[in-house]
Amino acid sequence: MVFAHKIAPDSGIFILTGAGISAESGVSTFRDKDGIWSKYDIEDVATPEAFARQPEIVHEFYNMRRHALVHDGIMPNKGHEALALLEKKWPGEVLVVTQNVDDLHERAGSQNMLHMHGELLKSRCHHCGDVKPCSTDLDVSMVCAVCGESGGLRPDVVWFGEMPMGDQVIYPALARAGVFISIGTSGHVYPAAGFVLEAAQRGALTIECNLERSANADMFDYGFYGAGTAEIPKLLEAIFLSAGLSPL
Ligand code: BJW
Repeated sequence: MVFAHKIAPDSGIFILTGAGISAESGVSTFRDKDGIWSKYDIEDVATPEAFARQPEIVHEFYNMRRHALVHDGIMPNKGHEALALLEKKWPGEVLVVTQNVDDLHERAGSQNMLHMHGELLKSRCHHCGDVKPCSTDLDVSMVCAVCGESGGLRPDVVWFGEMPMGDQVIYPALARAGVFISIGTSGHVYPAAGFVLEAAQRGALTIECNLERSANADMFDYGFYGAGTAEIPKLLEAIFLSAGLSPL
């Protein structure tokens, strides 16, 4: 496929990813039929109020997911790998902004990337803000090595009602992007769901890649529908061809 729009080879490419890109690696999505929110209530595990009210339950939820990420043989898939290769081969800027808390983009080799909803493999002290790598369980009895306070170590993730990370990088990159790609995200969670509009208003070509049409599918110029591991390489090939470059 070649897009009707010609793409300048030095265009910036902004890629937003969500849970769908990691689904084929064995990481649960959230809102799909058997997703995480079909088993857990957001109000019990993914808000600052939940952590204040019942930190043990919140720790149990994230300890289980961290344990799975580290010990269950979860590996980057062809979708993550294709995006890492894109960053190496594309003549312009490529930025991956992921809503995912797993580390599969970095393990696949992406370098210019950020986690707007934080990282499962980091802890943060609620009292002093110190952030540290964390690949083992957290619990309420732990003491922060920096400030000495106990009970405040939490996963370094962004809960509902908290400010997403990286906006000083994200909004300027959206403004200069010639191509905006959204992969494997439902379009239900803001501010990420609003990025497509932001990019489109600045003239970017907008492309969605998802198993099915997302909540804001109508806002995109093009859609690639099917499993990410099959569709991401196809969409990247279309970008290279539309820029007059040999495919990856
Ligand atoms: C495949 C596939 C395959 C499957 N191949 N595809 C309007 C404006 C601004 C904010 C709001 C607003 N309205 C409401 C808000 C507040 C709120 C919000 O958005 N609520 C909505 C639910 C209505 N947003 C917030 O609170 C955010 N903060 C904020 O806005 O701060 C502002 C502020 C200002 C001043 C002071 C303070 C604050 C924070 C949102 C944090 C979200 N956190 C979570 C948990 C993170 C940690 C964790 O992992 O536990 O982030 S919730 C969860 O949803 C997680 C995800 O990153 C996020 C998005 O999920 P995603 O990626 O869309 O996954 P799914 O499962 O929903 O969809 C998967 C998709 O993949 C589907 O489409 C499938 O089809 C597809 N798929 N297999 C390709 N193989």
